[in-house]
Amino acid sequence: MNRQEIDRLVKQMNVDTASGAVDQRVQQIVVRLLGDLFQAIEDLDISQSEVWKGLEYLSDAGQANELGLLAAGLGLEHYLDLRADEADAKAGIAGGTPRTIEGPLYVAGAPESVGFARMDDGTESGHIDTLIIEGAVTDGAGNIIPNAKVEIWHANGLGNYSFFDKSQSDFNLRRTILTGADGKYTALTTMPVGYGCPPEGTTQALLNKLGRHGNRPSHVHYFISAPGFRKLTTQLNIEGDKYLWDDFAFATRDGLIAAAADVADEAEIARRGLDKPFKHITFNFELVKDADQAPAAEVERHRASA
Ligand code: MBD
Ligand code: FE
Repeated sequence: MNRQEIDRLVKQMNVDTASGAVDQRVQQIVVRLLGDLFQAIEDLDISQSEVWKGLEYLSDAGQANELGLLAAGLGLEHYLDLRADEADAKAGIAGGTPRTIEGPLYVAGAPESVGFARMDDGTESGHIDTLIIEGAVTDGAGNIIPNAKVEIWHANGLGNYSFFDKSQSDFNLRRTILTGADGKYTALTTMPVGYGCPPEGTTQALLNKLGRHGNRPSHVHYFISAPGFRKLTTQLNIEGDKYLWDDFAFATRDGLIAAAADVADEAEIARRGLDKPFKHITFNFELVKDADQAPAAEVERHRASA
């Protein structure tokens, strides 16, 4: 069939058959996606067995709760970021810390504190480096923003996230820090190790077919929000990781790379209340003022909460 015949058929089956209220937006998207799918089946001569294989794959991925992981791994989530950047540029919005993908592992409801939080439960302190991350939240002119909400989440020394990894305590390595009167946040935590897709999972199975690995560099996720400013979804990615520019989820961006400095100075260790050398990252955020013409910065999606 040619495209005209395909489009006519799709319309006959899914538009002309409507006998109840139609959600125009859903109809528009479904008709377009079906047309594009039928066209791909035509162009690539996709067999019936291959079509069923694809549907079974999506069913398995859904049952494994890996569709969010798949969206990250296939670059769909990064593509949406690039589109959001374009929409911002078109609306004349510039500046601010770059956005990058949320990923599938956020959990709402983390403990809140002002200015400072210890994020780890201590179970890894003996064998994983301690990490202090600190920085300021400012506007585009460098004015500090007190009381900004800094939500932080990251993996443990095995690359795993609490909640999804039931061997970790509740909200381990997840905190919400409100910036203090000085506009700053400080997180005392442990060095994250880069996540790897479950080797026997559905996402890795597809990546294998594409000859791709499923690894991320060591990174820390953030949501930053403050009244009057656009919500920022981003990450810092730690310099020196072999996957820094080979991230299976394409989240590393210029402006989002942080160096973890080694601190061994005894006085500084003592000042921090620590008893061994630690890693230190300074990471500041610049928020962009909300504006009427600004595209929505808040993304609606199902998120776990505990
Ligand atoms: C992660 O930790 C992550 O950040 C993304 C985007 C995908 C899988 C695991
Ligand atoms: Fe992550």
